[in-house]
Amino acid sequence: MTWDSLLPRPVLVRPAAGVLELDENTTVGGEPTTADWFRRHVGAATGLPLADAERPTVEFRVDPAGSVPGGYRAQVRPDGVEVVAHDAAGAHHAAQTLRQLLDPSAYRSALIHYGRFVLPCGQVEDRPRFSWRGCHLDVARHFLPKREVLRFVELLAMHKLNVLHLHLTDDQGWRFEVPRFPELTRVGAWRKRSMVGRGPEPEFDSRPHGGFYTADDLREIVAHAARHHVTVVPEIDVPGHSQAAIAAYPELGTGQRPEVWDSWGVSSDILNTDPATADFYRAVLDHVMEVFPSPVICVGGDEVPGITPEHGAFLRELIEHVHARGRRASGWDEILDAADPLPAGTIIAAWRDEQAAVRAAERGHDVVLCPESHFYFDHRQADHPDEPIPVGFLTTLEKVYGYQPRPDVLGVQAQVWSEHLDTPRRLDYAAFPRLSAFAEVAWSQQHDLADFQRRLVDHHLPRLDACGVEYRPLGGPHPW
Ligand code: TNX
Repeated sequence: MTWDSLLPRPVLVRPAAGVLELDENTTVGGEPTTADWFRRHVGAATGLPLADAERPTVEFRVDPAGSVPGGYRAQVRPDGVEVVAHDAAGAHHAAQTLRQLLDPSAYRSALIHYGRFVLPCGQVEDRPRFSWRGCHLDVARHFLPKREVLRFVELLAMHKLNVLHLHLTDDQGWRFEVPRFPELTRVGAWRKRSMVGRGPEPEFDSRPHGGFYTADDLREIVAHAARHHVTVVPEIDVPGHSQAAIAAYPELGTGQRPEVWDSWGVSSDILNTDPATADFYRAVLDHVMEVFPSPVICVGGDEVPGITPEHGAFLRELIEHVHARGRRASGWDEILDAADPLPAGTIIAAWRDEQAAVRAAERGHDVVLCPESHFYFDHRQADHPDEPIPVGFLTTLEKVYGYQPRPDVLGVQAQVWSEHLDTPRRLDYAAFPRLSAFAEVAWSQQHDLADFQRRLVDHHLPRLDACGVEYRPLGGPHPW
């Protein structure tokens, strides 16, 4: 492959003459998790042993003096590859770049032909534009099996994204086993039916839906993500979006037991502000912090109908609880008003408009830009009536690519809400290739839509094909 196939686009490349062919004698070494990752993935696809060696052909060195966090330099010569990365994350990014320089079949899980696997000679210098390059995944509205979450992590890493914000609880399901409160998953993880159809009159299927992750499932997801330098930020959404929790423990609400919700939208069944409810959630958050090493824990805080000042105090208490344990809390931008004055250090996920980001920054909070206008990947990709998921605002690939983030933020995040994504197939369709466009907004310093489209069509979609990603075809949803 060629240097101008890379996606997201690096800061600088200098192609040179010649190639390095990977063969039986090629060895790999240096930063251990990266060398191991390269050996496993590229080794499987090429059928080569890629053994360790004292002086390896492909060497991932870490030198904090070079580049910035997540950054790296790499030089490919006919006799070897030298990577110098700022840190292990940078080494991983370099490994992802090298994989992109190979044939797309380097993304398969086994060797399909004994072709030549060659890297073009040249140099690359690269570093991330933002330190938080996130994707939010809603596993509450529709449960996504663990194996699919593991795969999604790999796709994020392929795009040099580094945060998976996992939306674990909502009105329609609680997906996280908490041993002290078994009803949360025994009752809260299941609903009898789901809303379907897009007409003005609500329609329902007659299929129960549910599922949850055990603590060990989540530890596995966290460890897998860590190997890919992806941080899993868990979200426990309070005090709204909590009907599933209230269905499990009615004393958290009005005392009346509702069903786990079967509709979309915002339920008016919200948490009460009794001291026992705060105790309950402190215990839940303690378990969350035991399972997730993430420096950031999200407490939600969005869309709370009938919110009171007491709910603001409740949110503040939980945020302070997270901070007292040495982590930072984050929340959707509604908490700026609802829990004013917010504890210092709270991170704001700004989703509603630019003003929310400005106000958060003015009050000294770090901001992650999650604009509904550009980065909600449940929203429709074309106005065509055959578009399978015609909800939300029109959010085309070009629109995603054209977003211009304020520079004074921690980063950017794409949101994959799953009301209408009931299968992994639908998830792929909604997320890709928009996530590829998003990745370039998050990582790259320079943007050129025509050049992005060329790299996408000529080089990147074939990689996604090799991975088996069921992305939305660029021409639209109809093959007939
Ligand atoms: C708004 S964004 C929500 C979600 C929905 C989404 C659908 C936010 C914090 N809340 O609960 O799933 O819209 O697009």
